[in-house]
Amino acid sequence: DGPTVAVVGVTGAVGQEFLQVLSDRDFPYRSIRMLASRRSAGRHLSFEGREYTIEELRPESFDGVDVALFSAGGSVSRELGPVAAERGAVVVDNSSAFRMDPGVPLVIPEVNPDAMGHIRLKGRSKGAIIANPNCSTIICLMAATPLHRRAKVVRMVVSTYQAASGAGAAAMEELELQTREVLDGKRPTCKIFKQQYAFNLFSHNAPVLPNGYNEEEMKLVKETRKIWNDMDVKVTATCIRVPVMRAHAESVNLQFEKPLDEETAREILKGAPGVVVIDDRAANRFPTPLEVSNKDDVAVGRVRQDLSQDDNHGLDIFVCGDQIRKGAALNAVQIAEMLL
Ligand code: 11C
Repeated sequence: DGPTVAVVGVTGAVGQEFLQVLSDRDFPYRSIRMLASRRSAGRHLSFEGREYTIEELRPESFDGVDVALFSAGGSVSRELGPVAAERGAVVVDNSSAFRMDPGVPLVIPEVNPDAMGHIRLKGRSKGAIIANPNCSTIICLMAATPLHRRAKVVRMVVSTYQAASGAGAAAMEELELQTREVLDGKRPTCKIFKQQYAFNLFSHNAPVLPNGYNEEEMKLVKETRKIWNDMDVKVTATCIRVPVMRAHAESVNLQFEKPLDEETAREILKGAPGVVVIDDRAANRFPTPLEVSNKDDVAVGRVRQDLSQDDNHGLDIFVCGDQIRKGAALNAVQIAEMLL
């Protein structure tokens, strides 16, 4: 008999992807509760041949729930995540609300499965919260970790090219609408972002902090340290929003403690779970956001020695991953699978 699952924020881009991934992976649920804000409550939704009515999210929604997949924003998670856990559910939270809480595991199953500790569904006496990392962190670390295990990363410089999906379904709609408007010679509608998005790019929309970094950049810094359990690793990042629909790309420069040559790095990446290597120099064929869209695996290419570092102590790589899937819903469902 499988677990009762609650999908919180089921009408959102990630909420919808939770359902897709649960179905694709034959997740063995007993029943599913479709939960959303009052605005969406009462709407109907069909999933795997059954009709569901979306229920308004309340504390009682979690009674009898084993696994609650949350993706309804940080404030909903902060308010109802602990409530769900108190009522016995294991919460897998996609927001940033609890990621840096020392008592909350921050997990990428291929990278740090041990961080889950002994949290399991069977025989549990109380609930728990497990955090899903930020999508940019997941996609970066899927590629960087296998190399880190071999040669120990001492410094990482990340530049991101982030898709619309990271800002939700409304941002994806805005990109499509603006593209049509610009092609039609009309003034683009700017609701989600304050500036033209189609045929443009700009610094990530997360709030800019007093140190000059934005919150998205600092997530890469702090989450990497927590996931690698290495408070000394030096990380710096520049995060950019680009007019791409649903997959993030990242340029990652790595500095290692031990030498690591590019051929060995490529072989390590080829053997890494959840990673595919697309690195054809002759054909100038490397990962693209379109190629990884709707795919589970993160693609890595442009694997090359960093010329500016001595004795094979540096590498440059280029990584692409589906933001909604491995960056959010798939990672959360993989965590849920580990609970079984
Ligand atoms: C983006 N990563 O692509 C962001 C959105 O901490 O989960 C998700 C923010 C987060 O815009």
